[in-house]
Amino acid sequence: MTTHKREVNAVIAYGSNVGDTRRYIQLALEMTANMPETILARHSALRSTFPVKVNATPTTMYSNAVALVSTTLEPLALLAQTQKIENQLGRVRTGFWSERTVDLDIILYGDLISWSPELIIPHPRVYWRDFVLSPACEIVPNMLIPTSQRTFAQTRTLMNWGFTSFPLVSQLIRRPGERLS
Ligand code: A4P
Ligand code: MG
Repeated sequence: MTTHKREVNAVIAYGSNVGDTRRYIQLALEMTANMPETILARHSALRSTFPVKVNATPTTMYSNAVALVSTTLEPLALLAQTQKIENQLGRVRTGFWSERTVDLDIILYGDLISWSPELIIPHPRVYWRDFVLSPACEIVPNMLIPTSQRTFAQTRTLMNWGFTSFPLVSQLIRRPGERLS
């Protein structure tokens, strides 16, 4: 008997603030398209964005983008693949929010809600970050963020009005010392 793996739509966000940032994002998107068990359905345009709360100096502009993939990889297997891309593109982890050739964050994995330390889904800072919400609205405006039951478009509108739509519990999982940015 053959068992069919479940196909899930996942949203991945890309950020880079070192070197040729646009090139790093483009390469990361190409590598995403070559991931096993995964189809890159579409991706947003690349954007140049002002750094949000970055301690490293000098701080340069970021390039950011968001992609929608369809995958049969389990969440942790997808994380292993995104981390492999970060490593292959020369990311060196020198500290939280340090400069990075490329950062891949899993924003959504279907309607999964996961609070494990190695994988928090939806990404805990999705609710108030325009460098994720704006490109996400370009490709999947009506996709629901399961923790808040609001779409990317609704979340961005609320953010632009000065509200955040994250559920209370997500405030509890901020990293030590981290404040809202
Ligand atoms: N991890 C937990 N949940 C996830 C998830 N949903 N996706 C764990 C990916 N990884 C997740 O990640 C540290 C650990 O988080 C991983 O080992 C994984 O098990 P990391 O990528 O090494 O850490 P990081 O990049 O320093 O943190 P993070 O959370 O990716 O940072 P952010 O929130 O992405 O902030 N300003 C602009 N304009 N554009 C940016 O892209 N990015 C940041 C970094 C700050 N300011 C920015 C931008
Ligand atoms: Mg990351």
